[in-house]
Amino acid sequence: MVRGKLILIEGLDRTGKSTQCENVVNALGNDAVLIKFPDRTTKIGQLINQYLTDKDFELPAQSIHLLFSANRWELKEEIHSMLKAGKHVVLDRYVYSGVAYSAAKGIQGMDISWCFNPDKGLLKPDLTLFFSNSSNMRDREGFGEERYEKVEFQRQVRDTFFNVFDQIKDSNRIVIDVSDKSIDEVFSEIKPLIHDVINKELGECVY
Ligand code: ADP
Ligand code: FDM
Ligand code: MG
Repeated sequence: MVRGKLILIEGLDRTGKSTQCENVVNALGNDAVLIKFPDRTTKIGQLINQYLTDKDFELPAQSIHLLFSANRWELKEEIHSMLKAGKHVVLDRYVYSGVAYSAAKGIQGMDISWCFNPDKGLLKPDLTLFFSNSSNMRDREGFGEERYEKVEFQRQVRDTFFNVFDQIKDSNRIVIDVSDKSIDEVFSEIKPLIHDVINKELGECVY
């Protein structure tokens, strides 16, 4: 059995990640499954959801950071089993969001290296597409509903993502500029990249 591929779409809020993850999974049909992080359906995920949606629910930055990572760890075996069974797993956010959103808070001691530590040992994607936007996404439907969707914080997260990419090297990561591109245009750009990784023979990798 040839293992499936782990494909990640990353980026700031409302850049079109979920839209394109759905496009990719639909295009791959029965061969693919979608996993979204945070997975808000688990007990840990429910706590994360409350933190994101309820501004009165406070947690130390370190605690919520570790919950996001714990949420990835609780799905590691399931993802691994699916890959081994030949399914492609498409991830909507993962480790890079984990590190960038937390490190962007600028809290003493919570630098990129500290933030990345609890994710070490998780499966590393075969392809990461980072959706980069030069204009902000405040006009997109839904922007502002959740805790981190503030223009100034998004700017800090954007810079932090690129600092994370300098520190966590990954030759399978590609930056896609989605500014001023339609949903169809973005999909046309990523389709051949997905096709290539699916047809490659690759060993398994962890962070
Ligand atoms: P994300 O998952 O990155 O937060 P979504 O995929 O949920 O973003 O998209 C946010 C909103 O923007 C949705 O209403 C979606 O239909 C719309 N959208 C997504 N991609 C584009 C695009 N390329 N151009 C215009 N609108 C888009
Ligand atoms: N987020 C997401 C984090 O802060 N850390 C993480 O590890 C992950 C996976 O949660 F603001 C943030 C990023 C975003 C929010 O939003 C999740 P969506 O709309 O469900 O992607
Ligand atoms: Mg989304």
